[in-house]
Amino acid sequence: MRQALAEQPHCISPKFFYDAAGSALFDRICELPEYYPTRTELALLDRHAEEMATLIGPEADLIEFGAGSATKVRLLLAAMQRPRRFVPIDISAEHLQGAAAALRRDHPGLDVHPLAADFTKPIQLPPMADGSRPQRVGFFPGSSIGNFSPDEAVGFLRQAAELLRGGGLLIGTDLVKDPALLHAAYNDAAGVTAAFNLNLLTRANRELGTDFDTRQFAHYAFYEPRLQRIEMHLVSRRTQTVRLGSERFQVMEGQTLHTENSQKFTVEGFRRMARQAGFTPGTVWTDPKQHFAVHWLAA
Ligand code: AVI
Repeated sequence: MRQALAEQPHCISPKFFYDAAGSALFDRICELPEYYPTRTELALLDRHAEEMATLIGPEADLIEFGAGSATKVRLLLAAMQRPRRFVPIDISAEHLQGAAAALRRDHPGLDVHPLAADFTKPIQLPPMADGSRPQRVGFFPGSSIGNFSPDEAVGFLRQAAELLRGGGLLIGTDLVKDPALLHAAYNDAAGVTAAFNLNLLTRANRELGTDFDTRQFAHYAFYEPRLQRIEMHLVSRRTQTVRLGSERFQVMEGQTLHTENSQKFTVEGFRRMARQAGFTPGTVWTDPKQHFAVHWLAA
């Protein structure tokens, strides 16, 4: 946060959205009528689970990146014959333990091995209990890859291709579409996305001791067609000073804190990126309106 306040333009990583309140707000976003990605991806997983399970293989070691509450993977697990192990990886250990306990309850034979880690860093998977090395398949739903910069996205894919060599990655990507639909998805009528964005300041006040006045910042999200991405910002409603420890930073009226990019992809553009990272792109499933895509990438 210090860097975000001290440097211009003011930018902060979207990973700081996800404290307990932010994660709960994100769960509410997923239910919003305007936010089509979650329900569209769920429908794709539901409709094509058998075909996906065939590609995953009958006894795979399934690894979910940024698992959160691990709800979407249930559709895959239900279609798989004998998943050997499920490794949900998430930065929030608390979120993970709850999700793992619920999965163990619902899949008594499944070895659930949660890993509290930052999956953008190199991952060391724990060995299988019996020393075997089953096919590894990654699952990265939600178009969370869109919250990385293009360089970070290729870096993540490269690392995943190494980790999953011999298996594959099932990954969701939000598609380039009518800007009005995109705009609505990040500017919902109920104001939940605005609350999610502003929660970043509330979190900083609680955890870092800043004194942001959240009423003096406005949620601002727009589609940038040239870069094919949504940008989220917090705009300062007036010139104000923000305290961080013993330092004070001036934020001018109209200046923004850039909190998130959400990249949208074309099917071909994403396949190109995957190839560049060492995958062989395979089947792509899209909905009839072409809002969202799930890709199978062979590693
Ligand atoms: C998690 N991620 C894919 C969401 C997105 O759409 O980029 C985060 C989000 N930000 C605002 N609404 C949802």
